[in-house]
Amino acid sequence: MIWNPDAEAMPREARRRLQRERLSQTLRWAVERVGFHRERLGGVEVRHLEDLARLPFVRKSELRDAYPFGLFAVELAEVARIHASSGTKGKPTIVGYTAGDLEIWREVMARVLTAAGARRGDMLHVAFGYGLFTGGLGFHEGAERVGMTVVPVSSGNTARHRLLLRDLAPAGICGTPSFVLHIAESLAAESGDPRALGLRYGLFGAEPWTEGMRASLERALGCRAYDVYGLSEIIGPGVAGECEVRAGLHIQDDHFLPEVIDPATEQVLEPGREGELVLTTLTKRALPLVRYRTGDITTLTDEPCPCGRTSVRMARVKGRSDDMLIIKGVNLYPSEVEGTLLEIEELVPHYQLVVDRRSTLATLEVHVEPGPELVERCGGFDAEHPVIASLRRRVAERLQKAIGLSVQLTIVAPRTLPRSEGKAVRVIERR
Ligand code: DLL
Repeated sequence: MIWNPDAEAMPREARRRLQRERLSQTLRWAVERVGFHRERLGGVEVRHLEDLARLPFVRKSELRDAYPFGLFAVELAEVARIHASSGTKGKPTIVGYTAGDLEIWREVMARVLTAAGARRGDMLHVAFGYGLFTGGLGFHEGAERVGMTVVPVSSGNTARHRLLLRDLAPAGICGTPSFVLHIAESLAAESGDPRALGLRYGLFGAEPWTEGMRASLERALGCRAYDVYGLSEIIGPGVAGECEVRAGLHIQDDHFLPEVIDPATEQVLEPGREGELVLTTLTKRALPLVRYRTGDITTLTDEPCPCGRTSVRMARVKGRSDDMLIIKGVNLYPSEVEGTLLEIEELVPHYQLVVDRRSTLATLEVHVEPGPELVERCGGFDAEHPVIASLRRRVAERLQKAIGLSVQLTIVAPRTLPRSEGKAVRVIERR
């Protein structure tokens, strides 16, 4: 089912016309109302969508320099809601929404939820954090728009999640893949098989995850898992999401215009080529952004999708360009390590990368947990058990082949790596 067929299945040509009109409106709006945009975009004419490629980019640092409200295009009295990005690297980035922007957010979230199989009357268990983070409230309001029954549990407090999932039996769950996997594991340990909960679908995002992680979540929960992408600067979750075909995430490109660029040369890349996603808002009023560099690495495709939606799709995000590790000259995203680890049946998706930069050549250690079957087979966990030792060699070899780097691999005792309640911390740097 398609939430808004007129918009989501619009013929391509009509979509391009709409994008062009909305792009001109956005540029006019931004130039008239924000000094920053006026200085950079004043006087430029955009007649065709391709002209976008001539405009300058906006970087996260520029949003930060304008902290808190410098890039807002409306009076504060017109701002109905504030959110913020997590701000792990200094001050958070403050973003704002007019009442109209919030409506657009509900609309795109309703589309994403519907594409994953959510229906009016279904119950949705929300395990994303509420507050300044956009995950909780974004899913909450989108689900209300669909007419769902929302259970706003938020992140943390795993025991509360277990109780409510068991007793309320929701149709769907949403959260970061790492946290929901933790909930599933805790359910399995404390209260029986989570597959008996009767969940039909899960919507996951806010951090990079892999097909291996999808398989683990689906196996653990007995439901279908869908990828949802977004970022606070653009709107929050709902920028893109998978449909039942799951061959890429449909970008809501009547509201957010995507480009992929080579991060080094800043040239726009053809569909199919991997690079950094750049987004332009087409309808946002409080915080319009033109060519915002997301830092996220992906690929676009405009191949038609059998579901009937006509938007451009993006591949699962591999990671953020600033999360790329360079070790002994090899470029590596943590998700690539996850991909290889999860091809190995005896392992579970709890892992951490430790990068040691204290000597001239950085080294990489990979810590990963074994699955319960393996531990049982060994009669308890013992790192020196021959089965574990041989697994360690096998995994190290696999990683070496896949990523071209020799790593120091440690199989750690089950349930000893820290569990996340929001976005997982996959990399620890020793300097
Ligand atoms: O994480 C919004 C969100 C909430 C998306 C819930 C999906 C679900 P921020 O905190 O601003 O907003 O972080 C945005 O998270 O630039 C990506 O690097 C990463 N990210 C978000 N979704 C995905 C995903 C929210 N599905 C940053 N896959 C983005 C990989 C993702 N990375």
